[in-house]
Amino acid sequence: MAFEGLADRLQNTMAKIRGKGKVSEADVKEMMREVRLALLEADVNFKVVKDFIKRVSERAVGQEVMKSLTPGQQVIKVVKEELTELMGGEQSKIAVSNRPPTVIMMVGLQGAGKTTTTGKLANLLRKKHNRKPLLVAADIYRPAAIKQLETLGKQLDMPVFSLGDQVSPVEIAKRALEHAKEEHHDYVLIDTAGRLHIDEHLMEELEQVKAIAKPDEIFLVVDAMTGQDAVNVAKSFNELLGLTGVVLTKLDGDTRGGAALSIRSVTETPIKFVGLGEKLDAIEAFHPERMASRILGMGDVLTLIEKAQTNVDAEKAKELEQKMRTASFTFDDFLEQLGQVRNMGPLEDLIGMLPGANKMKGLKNLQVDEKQISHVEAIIKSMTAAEKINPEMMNASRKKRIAKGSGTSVQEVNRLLKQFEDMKKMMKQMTTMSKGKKKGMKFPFM
Ligand SMILES: Nc1nc2c(ncn2[C@@H]2O[C@H](COP(=O)(O)OP(=O)(O)OP(=O)(O)O)[C@@H](O)[C@H]2O)c(=O)[nH]1
Ligand SMILES: [Mg+2]
Repeated sequence: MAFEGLADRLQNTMAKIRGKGKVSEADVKEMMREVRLALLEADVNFKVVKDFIKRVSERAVGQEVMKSLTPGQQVIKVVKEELTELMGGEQSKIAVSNRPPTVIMMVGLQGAGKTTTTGKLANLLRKKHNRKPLLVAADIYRPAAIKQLETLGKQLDMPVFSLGDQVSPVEIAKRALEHAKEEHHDYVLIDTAGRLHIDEHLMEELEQVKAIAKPDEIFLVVDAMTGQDAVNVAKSFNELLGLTGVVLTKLDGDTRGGAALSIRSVTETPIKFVGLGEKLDAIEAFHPERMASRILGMGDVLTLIEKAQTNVDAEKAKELEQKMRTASFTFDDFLEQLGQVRNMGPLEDLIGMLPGANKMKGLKNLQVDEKQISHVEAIIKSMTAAEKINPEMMNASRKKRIAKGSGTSVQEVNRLLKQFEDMKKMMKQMTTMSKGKKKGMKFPFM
């Protein structure tokens, strides 16, 4: 996960000052020295660090802290607010044109993640905002670029507009817009070509596409792993094209996170989304405040709830709850629930959003659990329909068959059966307990 080093260091520093009943100038100075090092080590731009330290220091020795009853916590609040401000303050929303379609142009260097992000954004727009996007293949230079977008379109079951690689991107953009209007698409996402470096020819062409498509948003896609380079690239693109936002990709890797913390203040362009993996749902809107909270170990419960809301089918959740109440919950239901939770992303990331999770060392080994979950899935999938509904019928030879079919062991099958049995018992108890109270029931996995 990105920010791990920074988060660790900042949280240690904050822990030292948190409980202080009095914060002296010397305390602040000492703390700021540590914060400064932590930020520099995370590859945050030098000048950005300098300004940040100056602002926090001024506020930390000022009235708001000195007069506070809990000066230690007050200092932490200041750090959090300034960190939030650094990353852009408010969350910036994606544009909606009052003359649809809303046009989004994706630009960036080679391999930054433009094409993938185009797919992810389209997916998000449909899933979360109920939109009907059109993907446009305007990269005619890299062999197979069009095919790549078409494959994404197929995966998403979404239309892709392309005219092959013999038509200029400007013409493609123009015709795509006409097509989008005819077909009543409310969003048009134009995937453009990348280059190794910013070159004049590419920029000229992007300007022409911009002139014809009149995009509501021009998103620069940058790879967070490139650190300070990402900041420089953003600066140049912004000067040449006038960006409306940045999408920072590959934040799932072990990037130190400096780019995320510098881009906004150096380029004055807000980060609007972050990419957190190769899968098509591995994208999140960028919320400066939530990110600051995550970095400082205060958790990001809001994002967690939102993930649950977009990925867990409300109807199905209700159905499951009903089944739990009546204890008619089967292995199939169990599997489905598991699937819904997994849809929300790697468990490790989910746990990372809980306050203080960074400090719970045991949680670092969650990968093991992911593996266990796939075993559980395999075991259930190897059961017959009758067995899933009626686990009591499970005898030694059935267990053996299931273990073999799922590539697990009889012990593992036994363990799952036992857990399932316990779970059902617990459900029964809970239903009797909450009878009359009409209390909402929590799923065991959430
Ligand atoms: N881990 C991770 N990988 C990503 C992310 N976004 C994109 N990638 C991967 O990065 C590689 C390049 O992504 P593309 O979407 O093809 O990049 P592009 O900018 O369109 O590249 P060009 O068209 O060649 O300029 C692919 O292997 C993607 O799967 C991300 O957020 N996390
Ligand atoms: Mg591409």
